[in-house]
Amino acid sequence: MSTLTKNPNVNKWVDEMIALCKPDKVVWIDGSKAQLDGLRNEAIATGEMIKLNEEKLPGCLYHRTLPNDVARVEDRTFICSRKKEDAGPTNNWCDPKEMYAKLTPMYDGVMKGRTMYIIPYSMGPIGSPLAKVGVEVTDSIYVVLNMAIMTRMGADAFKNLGDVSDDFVRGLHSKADVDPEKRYIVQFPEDNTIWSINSAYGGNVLLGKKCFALRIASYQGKNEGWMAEHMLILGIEKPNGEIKYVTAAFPSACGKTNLAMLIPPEGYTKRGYKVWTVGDDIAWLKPGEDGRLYAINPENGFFGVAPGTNEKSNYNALASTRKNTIFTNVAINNDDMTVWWEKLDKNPPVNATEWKGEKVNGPEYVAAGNKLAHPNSRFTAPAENCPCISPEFNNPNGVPISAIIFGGRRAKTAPLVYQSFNWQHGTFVGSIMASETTAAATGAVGVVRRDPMAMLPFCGYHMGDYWAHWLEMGKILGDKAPKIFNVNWFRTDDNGDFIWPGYGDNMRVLDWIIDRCEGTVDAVETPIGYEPKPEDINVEGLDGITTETVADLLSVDKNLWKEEAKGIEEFYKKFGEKLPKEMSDELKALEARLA
Ligand code: GTP
Ligand code: SPV
Ligand code: MN
Repeated sequence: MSTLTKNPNVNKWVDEMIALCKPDKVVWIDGSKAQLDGLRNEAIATGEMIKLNEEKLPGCLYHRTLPNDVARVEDRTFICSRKKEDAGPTNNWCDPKEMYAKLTPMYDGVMKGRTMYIIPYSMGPIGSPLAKVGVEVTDSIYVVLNMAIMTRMGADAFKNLGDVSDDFVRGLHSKADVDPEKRYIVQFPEDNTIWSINSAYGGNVLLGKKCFALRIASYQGKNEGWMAEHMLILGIEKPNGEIKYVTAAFPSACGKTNLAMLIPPEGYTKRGYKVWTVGDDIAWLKPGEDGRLYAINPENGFFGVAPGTNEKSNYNALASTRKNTIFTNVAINNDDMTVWWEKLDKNPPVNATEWKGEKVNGPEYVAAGNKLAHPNSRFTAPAENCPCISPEFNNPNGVPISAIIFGGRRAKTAPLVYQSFNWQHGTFVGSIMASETTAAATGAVGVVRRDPMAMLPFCGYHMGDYWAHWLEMGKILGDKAPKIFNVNWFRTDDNGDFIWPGYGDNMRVLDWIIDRCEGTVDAVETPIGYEPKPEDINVEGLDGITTETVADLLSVDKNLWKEEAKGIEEFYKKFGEKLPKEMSDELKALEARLA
């Protein structure tokens, strides 16, 4: 039995996992510095992690995963609810009994010759009424060290659970042989259980993140009256010192970390605007005592996309990675043991090791069209490193949300920004999100697919029921509900180049969104929603972007949208009787407005 908790539910379950996996050794992770230092040294000694330059990147480690194991595997991810219809048409499903029967032999004895680490962790600030406890057992030190950054990990997490509760998520992970043919990422929502095997990559193995905080938590939220969403949370401080909070749901690798940490353009900073980061990937939202919607970030760090991150595009993210950070699948500069990735700067290291481990001449390698870092290479950085981390980051009650923003990568259809007519229409706007696929998941990149609320790979139950839950939350929130918007930073010109400068300049769009929430600016009614008057998007100080460019970015091509409506109709058919009537009504209303 553990010295960390007397909770019999935890101890019984851990005993079962030990009996199943048969590790040589069992280590309970208490979260102490001494224990983590020991694990770091062990991982460095075995070569699992590489120590980086202690002056330039103090406390930083490097790790590379197998080339077959660099992203989430959506085709091998399952929602094993007892009834198939509860998983819905957008999830892979298998009967839980069958799945347990299939995986149990794969876990049997899988940790022979290995150590099992038992990780207690809290998603959400310790003591927050919105926080939840998980326990992950794993045979990977890499997982332990990442969980130490991404969650509130260690003995304290058990304080939240207490000595009797059974309300914790049971996560079992083994990298096993990292065999892609036997890789499974499985959620059992009704059992509060996650089983992950044969992967060692981030989203597949840091079970507190997508598996718990989205797939299991979305299911819990539906049953308990709250929401778990793939959303960043940020605060916009205005010159008068008031801070307005917004959340934004964009699909993987579509700009959440960037927006969450943006530095406003000079014209705004001079006037006293500032952006505060509360979260960059996941939000748990619940109505507060005053009837407004409050959000916490259940995570404690950032598992961010490295390529594209630089001093200009995302100064705060880069600054967050300068100490106590783990880098995965980026390139190494062997001259000084620092890291490099595409667009970090224009100087790929000459004496480089690319992400698969081959020593190469960086400039030549890049000139030949190769990538030194994997497009989905990542940094795991502590939230406390972030220069603009919100003073409310650890607030157990979260922050009140004024606006919810949806968005994705669309080359043509979606305008720069529009506002929904109301919550129900906003739910419709979220449900019709579509985006080009990215390197964050295995499979083709750049293909447009429907990704409702950026939750397609993360909703732990039937998407029709999920939309019904959104509509229900809107009724509970009533006139205190956040306003709902849609943005698109990724419209392209005839050469395929992005028209909108993006990044920090997205502040100009947030500015309009906040004004709309406060009722201080008009809008134009279009068939798809309310749009800004082009002159209401501030273009001061922008190079080559005028009010005419904005007008172009806001144009709504009725023919494209009629096509879009047909696509939505097709998509909606999948959901059969579970499609809320409100959603088909909204589609009909859109079609009528376009006619
Ligand atoms: P996940 O961690 O996978 O959930 O991704 P994310 O949504 O946090 O995406 P992130 O902010 O890491 O951005 C992913 C990619 O989009 C990076 O290569 C960025 O450089 C790029 N990007 C982010 N914001 C913008 C923008 O406003 N405009 C353009 N053109 N690219 C952007
Ligand atoms: C995403 O893919 O949305 C991520 C990275 O945030 S992962 O942790 O792999 O899910
Ligand atoms: Mn994400």
